[in-house]
Amino acid sequence: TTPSAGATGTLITVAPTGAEHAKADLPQLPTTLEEVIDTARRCEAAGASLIHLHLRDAEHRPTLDAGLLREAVRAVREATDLVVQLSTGGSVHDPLEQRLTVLDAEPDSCSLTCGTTNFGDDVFLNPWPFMSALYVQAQEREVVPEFELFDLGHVHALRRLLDTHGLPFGGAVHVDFVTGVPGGMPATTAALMAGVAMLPAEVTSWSATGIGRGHLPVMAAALSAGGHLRVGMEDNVVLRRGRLVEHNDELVARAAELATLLQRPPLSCEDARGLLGVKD
Ligand code: KMH
Ligand code: ZN
Repeated sequence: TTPSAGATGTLITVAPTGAEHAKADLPQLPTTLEEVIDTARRCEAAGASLIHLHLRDAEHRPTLDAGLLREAVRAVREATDLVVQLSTGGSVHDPLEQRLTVLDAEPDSCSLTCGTTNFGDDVFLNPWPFMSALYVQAQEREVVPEFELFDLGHVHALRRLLDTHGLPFGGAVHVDFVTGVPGGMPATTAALMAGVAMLPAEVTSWSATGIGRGHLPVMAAALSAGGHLRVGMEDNVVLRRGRLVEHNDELVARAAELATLLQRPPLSCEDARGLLGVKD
């Protein structure tokens, strides 16, 4: 393929909130719409081009409320040029049927986890019929899925999705390795490289994130192997030993700095759209 900004630059995804941390324990976690918008703006300025969103309700609890999702997609689009990705993973307590309704909010992109995984003491359910339905509905609604791979078996399940349903909307196939979840693949270079080696030929780009302590080692491994990056308080709340993240843009800025040092500076939002095949 021809070298392009997409091949040489770095897509930086920010996952600012997630569904797991409690606002009471981490007041700096962006949970209100205003905080999410401020976060989106600051992270875009720091080098992010894609935002992976989970929303919270007025009590800061995870929610898949359709109205809130629509409002957030609209507001982030108005405030930034970021590619807007909604989580269809939600929290481990969200019913599968409700997770499918996320597409009604018409995001640019949606996450699609390629299999069930143990998730700490919980189970993050992604049975085949759910994955398959989400894949087809995303194709029909022209939403670009990002395939979340928590385990090596998930890489093989992506093969099955592609064989069964063809390419996703837009024709690109972007995957994100989520390493270091207790129950999934560890946040090590060796595990990441095993996953990369197994990727189907149709995959056009991949990123990686390390949960918790694996955050920096996985970032370095991904960059050196030609991958893209995901950072954010959903995945990691410690900036360095003894210092919590105060704002998501600190994580984005550090990722951008490292990527730039390695001659792979952050992609613009426009280049990210081209890389992922999302609608203009
Ligand atoms: N909150 C996790 C159970 C996704 O966003 O698609 C699932 C998750 C993956 O965060
Ligand atoms: Zn998520």
